Amino acid sequence: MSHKSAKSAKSTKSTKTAKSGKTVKSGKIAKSTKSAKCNVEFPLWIGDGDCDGGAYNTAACKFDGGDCDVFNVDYPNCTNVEFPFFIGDGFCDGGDYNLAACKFDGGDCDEFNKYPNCTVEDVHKIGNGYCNVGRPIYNTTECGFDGGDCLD
Ligand SMILES: [Ca+2]
Ligand SMILES: [Ca+2]
Ligand SMILES: [Ca+2]
Repeated sequence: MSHKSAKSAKSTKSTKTAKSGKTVKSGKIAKSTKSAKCNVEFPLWIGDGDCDGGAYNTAACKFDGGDCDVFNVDYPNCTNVEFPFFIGDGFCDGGDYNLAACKFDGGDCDEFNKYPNCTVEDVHKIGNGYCNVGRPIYNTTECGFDGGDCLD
């Protein structure tokens, strides 16, 4: 009798089915059988290069599949924002992004923060190089005349 101990020939590769390569990625989710489950709304966001917050940035989801590794080192106390990749994108996002823990949106809000009495909704418009008229609240002394945009 031939003593052939068949090694574990687990032909797991047969899951490719590369005919219509449209929804091949949906099969990726079924892997998490460890203790903690990575339960997110959009699994494809994990590992897409953008650090996504909330449930994505957890140990169960391997900190967004590594997307948040740098962010978590740079901003260990910035935990309230929904989209950490907004921080440092050159666009002042205000709100929870514009906190000391988040280094004031990674410096994005430095221009806006020169005007502590300026309360506008679209904070990124202050000092964006365009005089935002039509909404007079931007062109005020409190807002430095739209961060200087309306001075010329
Ligand atoms: Ca991500
Ligand atoms: Ca930003
Ligand atoms: Ca402006």
